[in-house]
Amino acid sequence: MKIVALAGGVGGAKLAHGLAQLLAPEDLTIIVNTGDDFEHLGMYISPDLDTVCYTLAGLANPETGWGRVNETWNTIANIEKLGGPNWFRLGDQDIATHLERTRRMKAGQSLSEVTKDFCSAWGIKHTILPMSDSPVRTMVDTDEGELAFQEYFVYRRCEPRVKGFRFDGVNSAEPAPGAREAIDSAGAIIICPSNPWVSVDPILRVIQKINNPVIAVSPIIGGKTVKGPAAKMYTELGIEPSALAVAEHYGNLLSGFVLDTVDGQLSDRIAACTLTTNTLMNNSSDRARLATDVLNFAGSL
Ligand code: FO1
Repeated sequence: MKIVALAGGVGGAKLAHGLAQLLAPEDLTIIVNTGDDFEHLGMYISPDLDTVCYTLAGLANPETGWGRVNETWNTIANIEKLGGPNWFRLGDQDIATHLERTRRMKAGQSLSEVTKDFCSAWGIKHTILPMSDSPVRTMVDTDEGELAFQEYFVYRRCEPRVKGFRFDGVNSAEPAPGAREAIDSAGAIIICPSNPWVSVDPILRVIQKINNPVIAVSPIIGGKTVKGPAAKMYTELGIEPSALAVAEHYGNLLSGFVLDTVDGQLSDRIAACTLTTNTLMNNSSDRARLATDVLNFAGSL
């Protein structure tokens, strides 16, 4: 069965890597959120796309989940010494990615063309697509006013209280070349355990129409997120964070929903078919194990 996975950053990249361990390259397309992209220090930075690519290539930093393994930090240390911005931690190897991407995009390549070339250079055989080649920017409405995503997430460490989200440019953004075809020919769409508000919603808004079975994996386990601010966002938006809240967020879109064993008691209250399993991914074999469970579940729907 052909699969399309929708992924944001670190959690999404882990399940995408699990799926890539099981599926042939022609059977898996990963569509990645680009709402977090921004320009910084003159470079075009695409954090979620890089996180997914580095993870599939075995190049990701295992401690943070983002950035590169065995990284050095000379450039950012010297920028800091000169009084430049140091709040967004860019490693030396990672900077090479952003510099070369920026050079190519200034020369006229699209984000998806650059991503294809980079994937081939990094030995990635599965297809990784940005959700769109047009800019879509996630804006976070907070009690301190509207903030660009990385300003909220990294610079302000998610401290301002969230009131809502806006995806600047989403109405005119077309899916990246190949994304629509991949979706239309997929046996199932898997929504990876990424933040529903800021990682998955932008992709869904760009894609718009999905007629195939959709299965989401909850990023919330026991009311908490493994990583990132999704649970805090639910609370600030007046919703109790839980796997149930995630299932309700996606609503009628879902044919199936995967929740962790600690949340098994919620499954009766979820409208979609459910699979209760261990969703924690602490290592590479956990990723393959969860991917196996999700694919078997997809096959059974
Ligand atoms: N996240 C942080 O919390 N602090 C950082 O300094 C930081 C730097 C960074 C550099 C490159 C990259 O690809 C990602 C980076 N991230 C950092 C992660 C990133 O901003 C977020 O995880 C995503 O945008 C949300 O999915």
